[in-house]
Amino acid sequence: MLAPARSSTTPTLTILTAFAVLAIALRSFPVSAVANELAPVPLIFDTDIGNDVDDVLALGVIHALQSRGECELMAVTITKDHPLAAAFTDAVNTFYGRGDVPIGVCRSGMTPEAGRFNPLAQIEDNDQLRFPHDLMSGEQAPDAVTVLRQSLAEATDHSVVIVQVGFSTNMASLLQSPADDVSPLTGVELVKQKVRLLSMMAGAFQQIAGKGGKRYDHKEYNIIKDIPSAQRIASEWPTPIVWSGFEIGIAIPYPHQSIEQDYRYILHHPLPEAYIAYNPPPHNRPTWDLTSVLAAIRPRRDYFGLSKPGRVTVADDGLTSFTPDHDGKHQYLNVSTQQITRVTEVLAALASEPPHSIQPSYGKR
Ligand SMILES: [Ca+2]
Ligand SMILES: [Ca+2]
Repeated sequence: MLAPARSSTTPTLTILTAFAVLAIALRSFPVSAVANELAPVPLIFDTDIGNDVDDVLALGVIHALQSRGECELMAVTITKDHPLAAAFTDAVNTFYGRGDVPIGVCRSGMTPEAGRFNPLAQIEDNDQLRFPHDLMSGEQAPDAVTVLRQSLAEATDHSVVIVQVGFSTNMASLLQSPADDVSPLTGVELVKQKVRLLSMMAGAFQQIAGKGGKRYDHKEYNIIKDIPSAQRIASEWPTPIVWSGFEIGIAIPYPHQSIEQDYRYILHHPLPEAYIAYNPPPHNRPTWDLTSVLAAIRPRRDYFGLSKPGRVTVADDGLTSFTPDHDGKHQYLNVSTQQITRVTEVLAALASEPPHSIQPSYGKR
């Protein structure tokens, strides 16, 4: 649309004056810091998608945050060793308009069953895939370590955030990877140079109330499925780690009303269909994996508290413990009653946000 002709010069002068004031104001701010704050976070999502549905909701939250210009999903790497885990991931990414996000798999033999909702990748309506995608099997996908090394090699130094919400298998393999054609750096050197933060759902940093209310030391699933790899991450990962313990997701159940009501903008949506296939409403699934995404991408919104710095250790039986240490690189999340209310609402709103057909340019450099 053409601007209407101006009747006098006064509005133009007013606008020029406003620009001059803005220019002076901007010069007094550290502009590079503002740009960094607004730049989308380069994100790698490492998941055992298929073993529980919180991974799927977490991936939905990532896509909503990317549509808002807050992160950019560089790759998804998978620690569940079933070929439909990668196919289902590609189906979800394609649903959100991002079917080209690289997907890497691990051939570990870990949790080899299909899972309750990964077969959604194969469901057809009238001879058409319900959730179209082109990666039909993890057998066609590259190795997770290769995908991780490629993504990191291309990234800006100290920029990448990794959200790990399954086993530590892929990240431990990355640490052990030698220099290769992708990068002259070893895995440890690559992580040290490129990664800013590892946000992981793993361990437990409080006793958990069992049946009958008796509290016990919880050996958390993501740890016990691959204890040697978790021990390697706890002792050798060279960047800060924020741990979302078992107790955090338990404290913030995903409201089943959201599954029933918030996704009705499209006939078939992979998130509620996965949720129903896993454990149908009125079940409120804990938000374990979603909390690791939110803490990583929106760290300054007071959604969670953080422990003092320290060091997490993983015992041979899979129990995690935390030792305070001024120089420690580890912190774990805690959450207050008031924060639980806020996080529940924001996670339901982000997970159910309709896919955006237009990519915002906001915040991009
Ligand atoms: Ca694809
Ligand atoms: Ca998971």
